[in-house]
This record gives sequence, structure tokens and C-alpha cells, in this order.
Amino acid sequence: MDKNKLVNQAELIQDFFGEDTEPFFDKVTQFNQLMMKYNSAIREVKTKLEILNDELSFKGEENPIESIQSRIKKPMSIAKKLRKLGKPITVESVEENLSDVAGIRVICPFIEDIYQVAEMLIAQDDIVVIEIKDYITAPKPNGYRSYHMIIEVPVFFSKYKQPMRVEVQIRTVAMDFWASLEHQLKYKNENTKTTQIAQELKECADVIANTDLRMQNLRHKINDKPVEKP
Ligand code: 0O2
Repeated sequence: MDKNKLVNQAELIQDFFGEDTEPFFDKVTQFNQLMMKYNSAIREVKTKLEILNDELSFKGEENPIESIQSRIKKPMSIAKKLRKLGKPITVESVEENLSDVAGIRVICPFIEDIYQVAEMLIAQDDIVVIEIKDYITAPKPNGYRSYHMIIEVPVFFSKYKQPMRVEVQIRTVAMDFWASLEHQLKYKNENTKTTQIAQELKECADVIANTDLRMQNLRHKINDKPVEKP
């Protein structure tokens, strides 16, 4: 941002609060700069995924990616998570302790597409894998399924390059449907913790997982590939 604009904003805030707001203003600027960096990292990873999808589509293969969503964690969620981890709520602490400020969700048509997308991304030599959690092979007890990766991608700024962490969640359309609704229900109502509702949610997740597998097998039958047992 241009320096005069920053000084003007600082003066405005100072007038508004009627006291020395420099420390506050510094922190806000530092925080916004960090969020700008996470946004840039999201753009880098999103572009990589879009290129992979375009290339496969060009080769005449079926698109492994249905859609890509992204989000930057909100300041309040960042603060809550740092508090939960018992870490200081400072800008430095965000970079040091959180890996999911920048998040990308990749929605794939079929289960096998998830692993193909993950492999293609990991194979790129500027990507460093920090952590993988495969909640498809080992679903969460509540039925949640998704493939999670924490990766580091280098982002080139005007005077330096910085590796930035991004959380990538990859899941099928069906897994996403379940996770979105379960998230909504959990957010709206604490009752989802009651055994009966939790049990029903888990059953729905299992039905969906079975449907995912059947759809994949149908794809194999149509394309003359080996069929997997549920
Ligand atoms: P948001 O708003 O999506 O960012 P941690 O992230 O370290 O607190 P954990 O369990 O070690 O927690 O990380 P994990 O398992 O990789 O899960 C992180 C994210 O996965 C969550 O982010 C959710 O987006 C998603 N997720 C994990 N479990 C569930 C689940 O049971 N149901 C649904 N709907 N989503 C889930 P956040 O930070 O919780 O939320």
C-alpha cells in the first residue's frame, strides 16, 4: 500500500480513538500483510490444480476435479484456535502455530480422482508435504471422510520468497455433501451430539461412502476396468 495512504489511515484512526494508536495500527498492518501472503499461497496452489485439470482434459481424460473452493480463516477463528492450542494470540504466533489459515477444498467426481489429484500435486518439486491425514481409508468415528494435506508452497514477493502453508482438503461430491450438511447441523444445534442423531449421521455417511464406491465401479464397468469390492 502507498505510504501516504498508510499515514492518512493512521491519522484517521488516531483522531478517532484520541490516543496513540501506533501499536494497534502496526499490528493491523502486520496482520493484513500476513493474510495477503496466505491469499497469494492459495492462488499459487489453485493455479497448479487448475493447470493439472486443464491438461488432463486436453488429453481427453475425464476431469478429476469438479470444483475448487478456497477460504482464509477468519480473525476470530484464528484467535479461538490459538487459544485452544494454548499459544499466544499474536501475528507471529499465527505463522508459527497454525497450518490451516489458508484452505483449499477440491471436489472430485470419484474416489480414485482424489488420490490422482493428491499424487500429481505432491509430485511437483516446489511442493513440500508437511502432513497427510487420510480420512477416507480411516474415516473419523462420526463418519467424516476426506483426504487432508498440509503443504508448503513457495510464494515469490518483490524482495524475497517465502514458503507458505496451505491446507488442502480433497473429497468427492458425495463426501462434500455430507460434510457440509453435518457442519450446518452441528453449528446450528448441539443436539447432534445425542447418540441417536450422531448414529443416524454416521449411517448416512456410510450409505454415501457405499454409493461413492458403486459409482466408481460403474465407471470401471463402462470403461472396462477392474471392479473393486465394497
Ligand atoms: P473450518 O472452518 O473448516 O476451517 P485442527 O484443524 O488441528 O483443529 P484436526 O482434527 O487435527 O483439527 O484437523 P483435521 O482433522 O485435519 O480437520 C480440520 C478440518 O477438517 C476442519 O476445519 C473441517 O474443515 C474439517 N473436518 C474435520 N472433521 C470434520 C467433521 O467431523 N465434520 C466436518 N463437517 N468437517 C470436519 P475446522 O478448523 O474445524 O473448520
